[in-house]
Amino acid sequence: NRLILATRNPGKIVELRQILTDAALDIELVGTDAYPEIPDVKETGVTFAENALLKAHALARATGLPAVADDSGLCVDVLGGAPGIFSARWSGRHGDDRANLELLLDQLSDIADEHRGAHFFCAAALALPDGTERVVEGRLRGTLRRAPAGTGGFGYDPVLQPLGEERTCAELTAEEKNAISHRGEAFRGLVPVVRELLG
Ligand code: ITT
Ligand code: NA
Repeated sequence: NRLILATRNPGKIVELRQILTDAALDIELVGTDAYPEIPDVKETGVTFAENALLKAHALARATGLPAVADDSGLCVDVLGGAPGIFSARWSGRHGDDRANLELLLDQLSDIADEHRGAHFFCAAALALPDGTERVVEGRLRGTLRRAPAGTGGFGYDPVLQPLGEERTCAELTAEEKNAISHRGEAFRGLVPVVRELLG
């Protein structure tokens, strides 16, 4: 049984493969790098779930394989949930993690510690070539530091301190982060869905 994951990020493939293996699911997971001819999908949805579904359906159609896609971001309470689906391009420069993080810290410079709540959010979608679809979501609650700390992870990890933690996400090991993260929660939630539809 083959399953394709809509990402060029090897870290995401490793994480989902481990989760499927732990669940004793006999599924071969491949990334989109195995299909270089498939164009990237425009993320035109207005929610994480819509974007994840757009990507999963497009990939399932193009490959004829069951496809998983995720969309994720940081939602800040005092910003009404922003940057949200715009997290990767908050500064205007897509994928410039450093610029995105610095702009966010600037925008929150006057916000007191008790109002710096935020969460990472992830929607993971599974789509079959026949149009069947499922979405599973996960979140990681925390507070935003005033300055970055730590070198692990990516994106906004150096500023999000999970609830009950003294460290930021960038100071956790990859295993520690996966155990509590929005993406870990969403990917683990896919296990019963994969078992139901592909098992
Ligand atoms: P793909 O959709 O191609 O996978 P992307 O750059 O859009 O790549 P994501 O949807 O996974 O990546 O994440 C969007 C942004 O949200 C990402 O650039 C980060 O700024 C932020 N983000 C998501 N998950 C995060 C995490 O675990 N730690 C830190 N920041 C994260
Ligand atoms: Na995204």
